[in-house]
Order: sequence, then C-alpha cells, then structure tokens
Amino acid sequence: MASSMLSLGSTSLLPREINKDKLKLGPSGWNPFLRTKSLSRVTMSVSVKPSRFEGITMAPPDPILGVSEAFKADTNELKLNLGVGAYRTEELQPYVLNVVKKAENLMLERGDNKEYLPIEGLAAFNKATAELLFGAGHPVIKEQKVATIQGLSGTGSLRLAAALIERYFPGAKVLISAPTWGNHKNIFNDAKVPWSEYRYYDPKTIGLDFEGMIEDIKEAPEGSFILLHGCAHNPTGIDPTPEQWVKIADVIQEKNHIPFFDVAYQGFASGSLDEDAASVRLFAERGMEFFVAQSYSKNLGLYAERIGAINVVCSSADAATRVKSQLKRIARPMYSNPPVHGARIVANVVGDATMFGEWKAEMEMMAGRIKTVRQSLYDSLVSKDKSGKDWSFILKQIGMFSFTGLNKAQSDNMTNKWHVYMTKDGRISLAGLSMAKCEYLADAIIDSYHNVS
Ligand code: KET
Repeated sequence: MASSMLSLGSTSLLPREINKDKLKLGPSGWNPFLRTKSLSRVTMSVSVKPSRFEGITMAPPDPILGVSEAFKADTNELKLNLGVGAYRTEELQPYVLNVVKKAENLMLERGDNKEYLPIEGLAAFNKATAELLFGAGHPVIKEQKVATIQGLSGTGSLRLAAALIERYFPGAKVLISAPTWGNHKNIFNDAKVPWSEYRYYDPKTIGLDFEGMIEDIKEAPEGSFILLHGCAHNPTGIDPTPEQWVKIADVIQEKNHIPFFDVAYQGFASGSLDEDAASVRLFAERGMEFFVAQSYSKNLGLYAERIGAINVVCSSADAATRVKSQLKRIARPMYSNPPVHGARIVANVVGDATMFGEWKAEMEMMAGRIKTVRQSLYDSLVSKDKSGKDWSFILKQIGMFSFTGLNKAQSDNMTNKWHVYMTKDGRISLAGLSMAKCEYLADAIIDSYHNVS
C-alpha cells in the first residue's frame, strides 16, 4: 500500500483520486497542480504509515524474568518476589558479595585495561573455571583434554554448545528432564536442535521418578545428548542420590550417549563447591566425553556480569584443541568476544587463597540462609495447616527453589490475592524469602492449596 500512495507530509493521496491527464510531473516529481488546484478535489486522508513490522505479533512475557517485571509494577506493600532465582538478604535486598567488592577494588587499583579479550575469553578465568569444576590437578586438566571457552554466563554457554551440536551432530536429539529450567527448550529451539523429554519428577511421590528416567534414557536413540543438572535441579530441587548417579552414568555409557551438564548452582546446593561437582567428576573419572556449561550468576552473585563457561571434555588433547577452535568459530560472529569484568573477578577470587576462602564462607552463609528459611517455611506450614497434609517434601528439596506442587490456578491465586510473585509451574525461590515473611507465605500457600483447585 505504501508504494501506491503519494505522500504529502502526514497526508496521503490515493491513486484513484488523481486525474492522471492533468498531472504534469516535473523532473523531480513535484507537481504544482496537485498542490494548488487539485487539493480541493482530492480527499485528504490522514493515514498512519503502515509498518514493515505489521506481521510481528506481541511476544508473551518470559515465564521467569517476566515475573520480575510484574512484581515491579505491583504497588502493594506486602508483595514478595519469589520468581527469579536471585539471592536476597534477610532485608530482601540484592546482595553483592564482599569478596566481589574486594576483587573489584583490586582491579581498580591495578588499573586493568579494557582491551578486547581473545575470542575464547580470559585465560586465567578459563583455567580457574575448569579447575573449580574438575578439581585442580585432575587428569582431564593435566592431559589438556578439556576445551574451555568463556561464555555469556550459563545461558550463553549452553547456547554455544547447542550450536556446536547443531553443526557437528546433525539430527542428534537432546533429552531434557521433565520439568526443567524453562529456557532450556528455547535455547535448543533457537539452535534448531531437536529435543524431547525424559521423566524426572513424580508428582505422586513429589520425588524423583528414577525408574522412568532410566527407561527414557535407555530408549533414546544411541548417541543422544542427555542434559543433566549437575546439582540443585531447577525447578524441582530434587537431585539423584550418589548411587543413582552411578546408574545414570552406566546407562548413558551403555547407550553411547553424550552427557551434557548444566551447572548453574555449584556450591549453592550443599554449600560446598567440591560436593556439588561430584556428579560431573564421576563422569570425568570414567573417561567419558561430555559437555559442562557453568554459571557464576548465583554462586558469586554475578548475575548481570554474564560470566560462565562451556567445557567440552574430550578423549584426547588433540580433539579438545579442535573442539575449542570450532567453539571460537561459533562465538566470533555471535558476539565476537566475551566481557572481561566478571571473568577478572572470578579469576582473582579463585586464584587467591585468601579470597577463595572468603568466597566459600560467603557461599556457605548464602546457602545457610536459604536452608534456614526453608526450615522456617516448613515449620509455619506445619503449625498453621490443620489438614494433616505432609509438607516434608519442602525439607527434602535442595538449592534455591522449592517446587510447591501448586498448579497454575493456585499459583495465580498466590500472585493475584497474596501478591506473592512466583513462576506458574509452582516454583518459589527461597532465596527471595526472609524469616519475617515465612508466616505470610505459609498463609498464602495454605489458602491457595485448599481453596483453589
Ligand atoms: N541453568 C539453570 C538450570 C538455571 O536455573 C539458570 C538460571 C541458568 C542456567 C542460566 O543463568 P545465567 O544467568 O545465564 O548464568 N536460572 C534463573 C534465572 C533465569 O531464568 O535466567 C531462574 O531460573 O530463575
């Protein structure tokens, strides 16, 4: 339509209203006849220029980050944001770790420059991040079998791996747990990697459907990628036991699958970095080839710095070198090279024995505060709810979240009536809860559970 109109400022002349015989267009296309004599005969229509983006529909809000936007818009004083997994203090304020501030001050004092990093990121960070994952001196590191490149936090690192899968394993399927972190599906969809789900959560037991999980992994086409949460499964807070991990590794090995770990909560599940890396290390000890995406959003509180890594454990140093070169090739046209600030913070903290110790202490403090509110929420539920419902699943879950079992309508009630913001799958982030708010939250849960179906 735009091309068939003559435009006069904000008005338009429709073609059928122009007497072509009388039009004598000059070389520039300017027509004095139109402007003077004919203006009285043409219909002046005020039209909004149609947009080239007419076909673009409104995207739905993000199921997790959209909750924070809705929370901000709520003016009620009682409001509580348990949507995004972000640590808050007892006063419900964001928390910058002291050790992070210390590292940043050191960086300022040193006057570090802002030159581009290499495509693969900061060398000191890549070394530190692999060591944190596998343990310094682990054979896979000593034998240079790990291809590590810095990524744009966990999400960006997962996305790089997805692109590598799409390029070098065409048609291979990724199996993801049902349920999983909402963005996993988006990541594989955007990378055009087919995925399907394996059974994980059993609503009847509010626990792990281990048999179902094993069956589904067994049934997947040989050579599939099996996405596993290294620790503190999101959203369920239910992890396999060490014995179950061994069985999972057995089936994956039998079927020649490739494990793909998402480690976004190392240190946050148990409070110990080593304990939380046990699942990953089990697979490394077996000499398997696998992927691990890492994030420092939660454990170092570096959410907005976008710092993480993708590690590909290979069976030889030669393979690792080639894989790394291809990861760089994928990164270069996507974002060229990663940001330096968060990488320096991680490298400084992990590389300095004193600061490393301070980090561990702060991480234990954060994990401890979450455990305390978890217990307090449970106590409030048990003392207030007279129905005899068993709430002990809350204590069995680990990490930042509790998967309450509330359905969508009940979750809506939590938000609409109680101003408790949470994801619609019934997940609440205990990292956003304070002791002072436990009773209020228990009231909201009991009301939503019993009065909404
Ligand atoms: N993996 C998992 C399992 C995960 O929960 C998150 C973030 C990420 C990766 C990515 O985080 P990044 O900041 O890109 O390193 N989860 C929280 C935030 C979000 O949804 O982006 C959340 O579930 O609330």
